[in-house]
Amino acid sequence: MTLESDLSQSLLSKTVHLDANLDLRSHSIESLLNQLKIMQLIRNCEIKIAEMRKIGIIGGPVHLGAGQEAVAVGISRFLRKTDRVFSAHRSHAHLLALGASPKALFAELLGRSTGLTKGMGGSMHLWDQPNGFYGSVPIVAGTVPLAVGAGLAAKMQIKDDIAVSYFGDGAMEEGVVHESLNLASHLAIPILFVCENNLFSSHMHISQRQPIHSVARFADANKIRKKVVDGNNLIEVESAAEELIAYARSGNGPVFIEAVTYRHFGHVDWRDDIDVGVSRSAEDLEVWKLRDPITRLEKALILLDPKLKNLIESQSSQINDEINNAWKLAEMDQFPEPSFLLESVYGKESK
Ligand SMILES: Cc1ncc(C[n+]2csc(CCOP(=O)(O)OP(=O)(O)O)c2C)c(N)n1
Ligand SMILES: [Mg+2]
Repeated sequence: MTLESDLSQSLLSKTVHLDANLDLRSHSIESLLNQLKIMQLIRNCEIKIAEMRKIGIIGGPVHLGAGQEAVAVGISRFLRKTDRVFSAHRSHAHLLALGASPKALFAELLGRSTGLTKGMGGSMHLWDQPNGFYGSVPIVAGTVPLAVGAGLAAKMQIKDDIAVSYFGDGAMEEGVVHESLNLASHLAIPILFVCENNLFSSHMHISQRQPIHSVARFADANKIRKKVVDGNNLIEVESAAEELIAYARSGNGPVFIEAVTYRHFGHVDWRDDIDVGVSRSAEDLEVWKLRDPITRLEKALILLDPKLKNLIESQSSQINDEINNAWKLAEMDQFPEPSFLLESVYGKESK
């Protein structure tokens, strides 16, 4: 049974196991270790953020994507700094996978002037254009048409850069996403739409919102080439991304990936939702944690070569040290001057 037909029938069935071994045959160990390192970095950053939010050091809400790392990491491997990536409220992985600095992200969450949006935006308004990250905005689906515009601009500039639009299954229910798919297809805009279908829109499961659990049918409706992947399988994400990104880059128009995944934390902050009475099943969460993309890749690598175990462990502890250091450095940075608040809202007063 393919994942796609699986999805519409029995995705949530406890019998659907996605934790089978990954097929690493056509990948170099070096590249896999590097991809694992990026996933570990993102995971550890988010765990740090969850801890700091829980004790109130971070003042504003954070939407954590732990469990979904393979999607951004698998896709970003085929992106360039000149591509134009847009995201939404749950965007830490999308940003970090492009090579953004964890310290600049932390500084932003701490409201410091060295943050990615100079301490003015917090977790839901991130920007790092030098690394190709054109921005995240918490208005659900708000950046999807912007990404289409950025893709159109690349086309008009006769560049083979592409735009990437990350959004969730909930965003798929906004009209503007359908307008965006239609326009992108009609004008053959070079854009990769990535729907991270984590089955939830805030606290509502997809079965309470849609007749079918998969959203890829909307790509078909707009004649957009698409793939549905197990978003917790880095190898599967990479292979879809490699093919579809090359297709979009070669002037063939938009492409669409539906990556089925699951978040470990609840909708917002460090809670897991179940602890505050939301009807997310504890059993489903357990099943999905068994499908964790990082553990799966680690296990597969160690199975391939047991000597990699030590290397993986030391890589992980080195990343942990780097993140703790980055956090300490970010905390030492200054807050913006109060006058900057008005400057960034209304622009600089002309004299
Ligand atoms: C236009 C708009 N409507 C509603 C909200 C409130 N809201 C914030 S996140 C969210 C759920 C989005 O779900 P999804 O797109 O699947 O992303 P996920 O949180 O699962 O990553 C909602 C409804 C909002 N921010 N913007
Ligand atoms: Mg969702």
